[in-house]
Parts: sequence; C-alpha cells; structure tokens
Amino acid sequence: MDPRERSVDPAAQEVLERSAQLGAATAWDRSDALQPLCGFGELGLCCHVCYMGPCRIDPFGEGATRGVCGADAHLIVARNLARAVATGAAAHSDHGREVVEVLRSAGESAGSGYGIVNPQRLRALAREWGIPVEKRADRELAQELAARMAAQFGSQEGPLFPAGRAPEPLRAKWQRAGVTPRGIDREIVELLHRTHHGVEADPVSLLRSAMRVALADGWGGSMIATDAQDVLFGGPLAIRSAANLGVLAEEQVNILVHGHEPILSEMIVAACREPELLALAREKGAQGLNVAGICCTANEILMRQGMPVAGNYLHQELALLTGAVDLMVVDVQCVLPSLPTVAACHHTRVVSTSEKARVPGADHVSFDPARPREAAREIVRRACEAFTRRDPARVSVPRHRTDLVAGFTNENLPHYLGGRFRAGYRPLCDAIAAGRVRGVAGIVGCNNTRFVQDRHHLALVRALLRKDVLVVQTGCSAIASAKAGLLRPEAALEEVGPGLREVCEAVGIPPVLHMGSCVDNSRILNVCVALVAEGGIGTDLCELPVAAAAPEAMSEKAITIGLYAVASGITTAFMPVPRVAGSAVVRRYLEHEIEAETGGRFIFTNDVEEAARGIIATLDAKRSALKLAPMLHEDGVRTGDPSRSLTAYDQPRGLVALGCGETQRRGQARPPEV
Ligand code: NFS
Repeated sequence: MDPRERSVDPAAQEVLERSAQLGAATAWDRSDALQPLCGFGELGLCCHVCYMGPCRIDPFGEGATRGVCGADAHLIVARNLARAVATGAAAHSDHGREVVEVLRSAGESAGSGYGIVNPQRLRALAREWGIPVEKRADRELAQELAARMAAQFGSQEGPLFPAGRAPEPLRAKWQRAGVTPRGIDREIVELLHRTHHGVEADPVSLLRSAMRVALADGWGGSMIATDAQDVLFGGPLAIRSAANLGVLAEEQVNILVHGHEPILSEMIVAACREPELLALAREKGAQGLNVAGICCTANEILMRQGMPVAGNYLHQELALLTGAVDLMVVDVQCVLPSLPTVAACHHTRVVSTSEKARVPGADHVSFDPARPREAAREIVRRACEAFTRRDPARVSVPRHRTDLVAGFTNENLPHYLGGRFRAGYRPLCDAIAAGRVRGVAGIVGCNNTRFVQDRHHLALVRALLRKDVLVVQTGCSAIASAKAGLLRPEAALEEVGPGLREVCEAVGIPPVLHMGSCVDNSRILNVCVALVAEGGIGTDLCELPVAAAAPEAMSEKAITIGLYAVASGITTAFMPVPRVAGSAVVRRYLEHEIEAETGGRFIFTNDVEEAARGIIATLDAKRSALKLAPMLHEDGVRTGDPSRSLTAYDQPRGLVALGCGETQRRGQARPPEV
C-alpha cells in the first residue's frame, strides 16, 4: 500500500516506507488484513447482549427482522450506541475521579508529591461551589473542593453541580426532555441497566438516557477533570512548542509519554528536570533528557509545560519504529495493545503504569499517586538504561517538525481578545455580529485507519477557515493541525478568509486555537457559556453561530463527546458514520428530531466536504435567525443545504461486504433508503 494512501503526514509516510523493511505491522496493516469488515457490525445490526445470540438483523428485509428475544433493528442499534456512550463517559469520568483524588491528597498532606500550582483558580472554583474562602488555607480549600467534586460521582440526586454553568434556557430544555444529569456513576449504571436484555425496549427513550450520560460526562466528569487539573498543574497560557516525529532528539534520551492523565505525565516532566537524572543521562552518553507526548497527554504537557508533541493517535507505533525512542510510558486510554510488539523491532521499552491498564509484553511500574516522584524517577532511570542499548545505525528520525502555539482556554481567551484592561469576549461577539467572523467551530477527536490519517481534519479546518470560521481544537485533531503548521499563527493566517484575518490580526490571536485534550472539550462548552453571557449573538448555546465536528472519530469517548455537544445545542458533524445506519428510527432521531429537544443535531457522514457544507449552513442558519449582519466578505460560494436528505451513506475505505462469513452476494452493505 502506498503510504500516501495511509497518511497525509510526510513524517508518517517516511516511517511507513520503513516499516515494511523492519517487518513491523502497524494499525494500517492490521486494518487491511481484516477486510472486508463486518457489514452487520458496521450498520449496528449485530446484537450480543444475551447468550441466545449473537443475532443479526438483515438490513435488506430479506432475512431475520428481529433477534431471538424480539428486539428489532432500532432497539439493537440504539442499545449498541448507548453502550458505547456509557463506556466513553466512564473513561472520561474515571479520569476525572483520579484527578479529584489527587487534589484531595494534595490538600491533605504537604508531602503528597503534588501541590496547588494555581491557587487563584482554586479560590475561584471554591467560590463557585459555595465554599467559604476567607481566611482559609489553600490546602483546606482543596480538600473541601475535592470532596464536593467527588460527591458528584456518587450523587443519587440531580442536577449535577457543574451543569449549573449551562444557561437557563438550556437547563430548561434538559428538564423538559428528562435528560438533566444526576450523579455521574448513577447515570452510567442506569444506562447499562437499561441496555441489559429485556429492559428498555424503546430506542428513543434509550437514546435520551444515553444523552443524560453524555451530559454527565461533558458537564460533569470531563469538566471536573479539567478544573481540578488546572488547580493542580496550572491554568494554561498560550505557549510555543513543536510537533511531529522530528521532535525526537537523536543525541538525547527520548521518553515518550502516551495516554491521558497528567498526574503521570507532569511527574515525568518534573523528574526529567532533576539534576541527578540529567547527570545520569549524560553518564550514559546522552546529551540530555527529551520528553515528548503522544495523544491527549501530549496536549496536557504541551499546554502547561511547552513539551513537544511527537504525534497523534496513529503516530504511536510510528514513533517506536524510528528506533530513537528509548522508553514509552503509558497510562490509560487510546494505548494500542500492539505497542510492545512494535517496540521489539528496536531497543525501545514500553512501560505501563496503571493498575487499570496492564499491557502484556510491557514492563510495569506501578504509578502510585501517593508516591509519584519515585515512580517517575524509576521510569526515567529505565529510559537512561535503555539508551545504552540504542543502535544509532538503526535510528531514522523523519526531519519533520513544525512550530506551533497552543494553550488557549476559556479563562485566558478574554485576555488575548481584549487585552489586559478590556479583557472579555466582546471583540469576538462584535466580530461575529458584524459579519467578519461567521462563527466558531470546535473540531476535535481522533485518527481512524478508515480515513487517510489527518486528511479529514485538515480539509475541514481549511474549508472553514476560508469561510471566516474561527476554529477551536482539542485532542488528536489539534495535533493534526499542529503537524500541518496550522497552529503557527502567521502561516494559518495565509489560509483564512479576509474577515477572520482582519480580526485575528487586530486582536492578535491565531485563527486556529488549540484548547487542550479531549476532557478539555469542556473548555469549549465554557467558551459557549461565556459567549451567551457576553450577549448579542444568542441567548442559548443552540442560538450561537457555533458548530462542532469529529472528522476522524475512532473511540467510544468520541461518540459520547458528540452526543453531549448535540445535547447542549451544538450541531455536530461526526465521521465516520457511527454504527447507526441500520436503523431509520435512530438516524431520524439523532440527525433531525433531537433538534426540537436540544437545539442541536448530528450530521453523520463519511464525506468531509458534506460536513463542511453542513457546518457552514448551520452557522448561516443561526446567523439569519439572529438577524446578524450579512457576511462582509461573502465570496458567493453556495454553502449547502442545512436539511440534508436521509440517503444511504458513502462508505469509508474498507467496507465492501457484509462480512461475518456472508458473501458479497447482495453487493455493498448499504443501509436502506429512509
Ligand atoms: Ni480523544 Fe485522547 Fe486521540 Fe481520540 Fe484518543 S487520544 S481523549 S479518544 S485518539 S482524540
């Protein structure tokens, strides 16, 4: 396979060329070996919730229309989707819980290994949570705040406290639809209960329950994770750094941190700054210690510490294939189980750290948040040891490395927009109202082997910039833009429409704002809340000229994020089409009917141009409902029809047949027209 068919990133292409010589199989090779993918699974029509099955529903109406228990296609599709949403919310929220526990221990003991780096944020949050702050020490406040945050997980009653940040009209909508989130754990457990055999049989009712779980993630687990992290590790500020495999330094010990929770990665960064460990690296023949990140943990240490980013999700194996990584340390989520096998091509060690995420073939250093420095030092020492086994003749690091600016948040953005003395969202709201900026789009999410790596992300960002849309990004999508140079303010300005350019130049912000990791999508919700509060461009999130997209979604977390965005009133393009195509009822609800309840809806597509058109049309529809000024620099390009018809989806790469032992007798696994 031509590497250009796998990734648009030249660094990835270079390593993929080499992977064949090394005899290493990557995610792309495994994807190819699995073709054709199972068409029943793709359409969401395979049910395995009980042991009478697995049952699969014929999408063409020629065979079985119900499972053994009597469940039809709509219930099966909704149940599969609901379970994905529950898992995604569980992942984010368990991350949030870990951070809250660290916050509590930082409050309890000065020797916990973690401190309160951002006492201002701690005090602001304490006030918001109704905790008296006068004449009280930071540590005392941290304990009380952590206790209140922790209680949000086990709370039996609603509503979830941070969800109170949502504007009143949105909370009223949730109330009417019955989706106001209660305790985070309770919502997840109840949804799983409902998906058990023989419980909830109404697909739409099940989807509403999934919505409540998704809201408990976005306005609960994820928001709490972000807030607690900002207290413990500092609120980010705009910061310069670099991205792509070229950040690996041939003359240094290279440690890659991969996963999600900054309670590990921050400690690795801190350990690498210790003089004794630097001395150890030099003793082993290296010039220093180089820490770089992969995936969301990369975003965390990028925006707080300025550490470079080695790559996004599909770069994790490629980084190991360079032969320059001495040790990759992982915690939880998005960590490929194949890593130790790929690492075995070279001297590279893979070290797992979480008791929740053991990786066969990896070394394990248990990371105990009560004694974090010890574990971090041990990991750095192992990396130095591994460096002595590196074979320079087998090292091949692509030269590609791009400068970037990252680290925008809902707290610091007003300062960048309005300056020190007029901090606020007014300049952005005015620019939107005046037709200089069309609106704001949050472009987030993963890589997926079903699309050429980064192609959808970059195509969508560029299409929206050209149409004067300010782009905010998180997760692996932000890293895609970083690698392509779109987080270099000066370079990105060359690709934007004239109105957005004027505004970016006047206030001094880049047109693509990096806002952190995937739990930091809660920052985007907070920006929307602030835009509503500033006034003039909508009194609820669904009125704002704002939209979202996950152009290369891969994980269950991504569908949970998409659903909480939609449930918050933000129309969201989701690619590839998640496994909903087998049910007209589920599609109709999520792509259309849900809008009457929340103000947002999904645009499910595999076609990035259709996504771009859908987003532009959404922004334009919001603008005209608000009677905002026409776009100042409209170029006359037709922007598409907001009410896209429900037709069969284009298939992404790879899906050709029904699979599961079926032949191709009935041709492509296309869903029926609705
Ligand atoms: Ni988000 Fe982060 Fe990346 Fe996707 Fe995985 S790292 S939490 S799930 S792949 S964006």
